[in-house]
Amino acid sequence: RPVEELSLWDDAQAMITKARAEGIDTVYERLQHQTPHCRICEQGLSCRNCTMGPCKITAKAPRGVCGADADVVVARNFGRFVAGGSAGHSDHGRDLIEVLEAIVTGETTDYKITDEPKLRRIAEEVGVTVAERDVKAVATDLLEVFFGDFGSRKKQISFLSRVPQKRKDIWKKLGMTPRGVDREIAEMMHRTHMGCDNDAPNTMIHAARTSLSDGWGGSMIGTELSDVIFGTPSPSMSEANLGVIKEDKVNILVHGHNPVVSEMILAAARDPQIIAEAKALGATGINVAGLCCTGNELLMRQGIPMAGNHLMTELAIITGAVEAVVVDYQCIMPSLVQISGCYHTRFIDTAQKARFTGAIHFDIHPSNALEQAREIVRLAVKAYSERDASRVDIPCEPVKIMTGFSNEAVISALGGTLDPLIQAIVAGDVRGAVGIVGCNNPKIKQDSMNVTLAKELIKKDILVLVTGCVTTAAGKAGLLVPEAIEMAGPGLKKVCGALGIPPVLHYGSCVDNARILQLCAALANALNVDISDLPVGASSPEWYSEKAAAIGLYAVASGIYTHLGHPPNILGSETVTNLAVSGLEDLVGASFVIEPDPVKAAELFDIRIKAKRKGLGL
Ligand code: BF8
Repeated sequence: RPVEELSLWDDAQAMITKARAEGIDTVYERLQHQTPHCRICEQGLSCRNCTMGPCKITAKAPRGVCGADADVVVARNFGRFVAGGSAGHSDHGRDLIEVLEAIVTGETTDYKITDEPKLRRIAEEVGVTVAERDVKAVATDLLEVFFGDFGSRKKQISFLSRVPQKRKDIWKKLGMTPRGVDREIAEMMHRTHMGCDNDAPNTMIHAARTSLSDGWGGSMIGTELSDVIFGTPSPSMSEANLGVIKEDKVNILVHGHNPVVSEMILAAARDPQIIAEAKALGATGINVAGLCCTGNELLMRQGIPMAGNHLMTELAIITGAVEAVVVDYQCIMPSLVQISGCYHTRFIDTAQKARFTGAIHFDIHPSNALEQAREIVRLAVKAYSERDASRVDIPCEPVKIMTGFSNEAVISALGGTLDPLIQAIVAGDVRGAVGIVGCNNPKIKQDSMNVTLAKELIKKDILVLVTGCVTTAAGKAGLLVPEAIEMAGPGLKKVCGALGIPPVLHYGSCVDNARILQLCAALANALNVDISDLPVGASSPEWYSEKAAAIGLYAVASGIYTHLGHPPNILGSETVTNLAVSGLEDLVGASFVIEPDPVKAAELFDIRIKAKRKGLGL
C-alpha cells in the first residue's frame, strides 16, 4: 500500500519508504502476509480451551464438542482477553510496590521516596495511621495494604475509598465489586475453564469486575507509587517525533512501560563520567528519548522527549541513528530485535518476565538497577563508534509539547480545588471532557482517528485528556501546546487561554488512566452524583491490546460512555455484543459504542454530553 495510506505523519512515511528501500519488513508487510484474517477468530468463535477441541462455532456446527454455544465461547474468549490486559497493568503496579519495599528495607539506595507528602496522603486515604510517624514506618504499612490488594483476603480493594457511594452500590448489587487483583484474574481463568461459567452475561460481569480490579487497583497503585518514588508530574515543555533523535549524539530509546527501568537509564545517561566517554568517541553527548508508555512516564516527570508511539517503534530504529533500544515489558514488538540487527543498534531487555530471543539481557532488580543501567549506557556509547553515517536519516524537526498534567498539578493550577473547573462546566465554557487513550493499530492509518477525534471534540468545547500512544499523536498534531486553543471552541479557548494550558492535556501513560478515573470520581463526589451522571466520555479509536480492552471495560463499568474505533472479537455472539453496546447501559449506566468514523464519534459524544448536562440541570 502507498505510504500515505499507512500513516498520517511525514516522519513515519519517510521511514517506511527507507525500510522498503533497504529491504526491511515492518509491521505493515507482516499485516499484509497475515491478511485476510480468520473470520471465525475475528468473531471470537474459535475455542482452544481444551483438547476435545479446538472448536469453531459455525452455522453448521453451532456448538463445540463440550456443547458450548457461540455466546459462551465469545464470552470466555473476551473474559480471558480482559484478564490478560488487567494482569499486564497490575503486575506493573506490583513491581512498584516491590521497589517501595526495597527502599524501606534498605535493599536499594538507587530509588528513593521523592514525594513524601503524597505517600502520606495516599496512606491516610487507605487507612494507614500517618500522624507523627516516620516516613518509612508509614511506607511499610502502606505497602502491606497494597500487597493485600492483590490477594484473596479482602472484600474490596483499598482505593474503592475514592469511588462514589452510588457507584459502589451498583457494583455490589451486580456482584461486580473488585476484591483482589490476582483473585479476579485467577477467577476469570477458572471460570473460563471448560465446564465452569457457561452463562455469557455472568462471564461478562466478571470480566467487568476483573477490569475494575485493574483500574481502581493495580493501575491506580502503579500510578500513585510511581509518583511517590519518581515525583508527581507538574507541567513542563518537551518535544515529540523522530526529530528528537540527534545525529551528533549517542541515542538511547527507552521502550516499554515501567519507569523503574527507564528512570535508571536516564540517571546513568546523566553520569558525567559516561558523558565524557561518549564525547571521547566524537559524540556531543547522550540523548535519551522515549517510546510508548515508559516514554510517557519520563516525559511526564522529567520532560524527556518522545520519539514516537506504538507504530513508530520500528521506524525509529530505521533512522539508523539509534545506538540502543532498552526495553522492560509490554507492547514491544519482537521484530525490534531483527530490525536492530539490520543496524548497529543494541537491543537490550531487562526483565526476566519479558525476554526476547536475540536480545542482550540485563537482569535489573532494585538492588542493582543503577549499576546495570550504567553498563547498558556504556554499551550504547560503544555502539556509537559503529554507526554507519551513510545510513542515517532523521526525517524531521521535533514539535513542541506541554506535558505533566497530574491531578495534583491541575488542582494546583486551579487554585487548590476543582471548583473553578466545576464552574466552567456549569457555565458551559467546558461542556464536558473525554479521555482519548490507547494505541495504534496497523489496520488503521496511523493516528488519523486519534487526531481527528481530538480536534473535533475541542471544537465542540469538550476538554480532551490524552494518555498512552494518543499522547504522541496529539503532540505531533500541535494539540499539546497552549497555542492549540486556536483550534478549540470559544468556551474552551477562554478557559484554557486564561490558564495558559492546551485544550488537550497530557495525562500520562496507559496505567495513568487511573488518574482520569480518580478525577471523574472527585468531580462526581463534589457534585454528589454518580460518575455516570457526569458529561464525560472515553475513547480508544485505534486500540489493539488486551490492556486497552481492560481499560475500556473498567471505564464503562465505572459509568463512563466509551467509544472504540473498531470492535473487539465479540461479534460472533449477539448476546455479548448487545450487552456491550446497549445492555450494560441498564446495568452500569454506560456502554460501549463502536464507530470507525471519528467525526461521527465526536457527534455521538456531543449528544451524550448534551444529555448528561441536561440530566444535571445544566
Ligand atoms: O499501555 S497505548 S500501544 S504502549 S497498550 Fe501499548 Fe496501546 Fe501504546 Fe502503553 Ni497502552
